[in-house]
Amino acid sequence: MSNLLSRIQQPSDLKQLSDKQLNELAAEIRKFLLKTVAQTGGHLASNLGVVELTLALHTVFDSPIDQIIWDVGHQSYIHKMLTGRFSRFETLRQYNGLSGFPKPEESVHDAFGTGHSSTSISAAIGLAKARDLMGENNKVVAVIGDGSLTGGMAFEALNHLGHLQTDLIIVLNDNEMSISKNVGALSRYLTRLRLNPKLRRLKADVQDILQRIPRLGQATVRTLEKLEDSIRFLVTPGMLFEELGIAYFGPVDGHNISDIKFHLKQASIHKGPVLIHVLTTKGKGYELAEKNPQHFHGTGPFEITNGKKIGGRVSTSYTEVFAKTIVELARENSKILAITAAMTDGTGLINFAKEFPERFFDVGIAEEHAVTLAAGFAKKGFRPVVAVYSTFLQRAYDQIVHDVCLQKLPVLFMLDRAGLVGPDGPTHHGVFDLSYLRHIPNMVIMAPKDGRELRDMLATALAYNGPAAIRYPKRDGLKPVAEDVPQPLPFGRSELIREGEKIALIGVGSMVEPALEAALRLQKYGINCTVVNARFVKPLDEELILRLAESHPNIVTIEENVIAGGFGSAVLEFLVMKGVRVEKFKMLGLPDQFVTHGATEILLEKHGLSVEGICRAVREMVLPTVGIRAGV
Ligand SMILES: Cc1ncc(C[n+]2csc(CCOP(=O)(O)OP(=O)(O)O)c2C)c(N)n1
Repeated sequence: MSNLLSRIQQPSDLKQLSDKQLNELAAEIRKFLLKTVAQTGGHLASNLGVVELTLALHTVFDSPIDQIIWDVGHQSYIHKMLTGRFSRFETLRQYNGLSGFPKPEESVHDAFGTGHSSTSISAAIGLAKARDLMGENNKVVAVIGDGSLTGGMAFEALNHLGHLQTDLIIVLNDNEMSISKNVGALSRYLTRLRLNPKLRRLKADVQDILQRIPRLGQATVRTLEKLEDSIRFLVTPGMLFEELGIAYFGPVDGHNISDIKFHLKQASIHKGPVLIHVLTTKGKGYELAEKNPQHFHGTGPFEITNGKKIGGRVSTSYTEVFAKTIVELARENSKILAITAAMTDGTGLINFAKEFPERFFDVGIAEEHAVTLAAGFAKKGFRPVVAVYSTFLQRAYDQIVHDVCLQKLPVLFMLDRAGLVGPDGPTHHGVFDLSYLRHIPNMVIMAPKDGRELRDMLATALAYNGPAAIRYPKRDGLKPVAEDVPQPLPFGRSELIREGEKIALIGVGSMVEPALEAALRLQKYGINCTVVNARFVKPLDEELILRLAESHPNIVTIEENVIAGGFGSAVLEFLVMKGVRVEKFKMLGLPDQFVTHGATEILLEKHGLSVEGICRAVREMVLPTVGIRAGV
């Protein structure tokens, strides 16, 4: 095989290639992509699906003058390879390596940072309208998947775009998949468009016939025009977009480079907004991924020959504990419903969906809708459980405040991937939830230290008649969890795990175990720490905090959340309000900056949240007063 890929230093190098060479390059890219992602892990299936599309885009347009915005951005790997990052591609998603998402600091070709879905059309309108105001004439292209088109922001942007009529190209990459099978009425509509070449022929025939009928009376013409309109409505592909004022081109075979190039060129000379409907196969070219695109949407390292995970986990994750427990609880309580925003697999709801199909709702990538929908259910006496990643719930802040908490409705939020998520990086770290939930009246917030506690917290939340959130990390490695019936925990009470003196470590969720380990390590050096498992971030265990403050001159709070507005802030606010002073108060957590991507252990260590980091913080705190040997 020729080595075309390494010769592409910038997108303009593509322009000299014939379509035949572009097809050869596509094959080379697929091979390289598969080999690399099998080692690094990443979003394989989505990228395999857009090889030809990316080549066509970079052949027709002139990035970075022309701006391409990748919705979600998980499918931007080929774009990265073609825009000067091929030689670093093997560092993908690793600490100090390339990001797995478009990142403007990484390259001028990354026109806009993405990671959360459905933002591309809004951002593209901003860039396009700014271009118009500045008298420039570059092209702006938003590439959005059919899954991402289900997000509310995409609809809002289409509505605005149809009104503005600015020049902008939307490439709708339709592979019929979100992470799992795409859902919703729009998805159904797109399927109809996919299947409609016959209808397109019919439309052409009708128009042809109307044009051929000579000299008709006015009334007949009007009737026929009306008839044409209604037939057009039935048969014009993309009528929905056309009616919104956005020209529809397609459907186009997304694996045929010359076809895509042709349509992109047509779109670039069109005045006003255009949507090109491109049909692709998720996982294209790797049989296992074509058969099971959901499995290869986001993957860890795997064997290419059989698709098996390399170094696959043997221990349990919080997601699995939740998945099992919610099914058990739902068997006992028919009011329990589960809601996901396109994350059935990731949040562990697959078994729930199978066992209780009428009580399960995948709303598409629509977190805001998911929350208010849950509020509606709760109003009628149901117990909706919204299972969502911490980072994606950021979208629904107002719905949590206005639709759930203000009406004190018993909606339970299961916040998976709370804390650092590792290689996905800053767009996906769930490090703000304690801060964005803690100040909302009526909200109860819990964080389990292990799987057993997660089960009990579910029972606690369901026994509480109001809004509650349970946040837990991506980490696995949990000890096997006993299967006895989950029991509600004492409400608002923390757990005193170890009684020491002078120094109290209060850990939240994932930070309890390292706090305890740090205490054991420090013990060897004569420092005897008290360790508390906070369990509740809201309401605080005020009684215990007061007791600790009276008996311990040093208090350390430890949380996998930004310090600003988190658990430590809550404890400090409480003590200040009570007029209680402690000699030294330290808050360990994440700084006021976005944390980069990389292995979670590296990131935790870097931010002082490892066992070693906690020991260091305690040592610094007590060094002047307690004689300790170096190296603690
Ligand atoms: C707001 C938000 N919710 C959920 C996700 C998780 N997510 C990442 S990609 C994806 C599916 C996107 O489907 P589509 O746009 O069709 O792209 P494809 O992977 O099929 O190419 C989802 C749900 C996200 N990135 N952002």
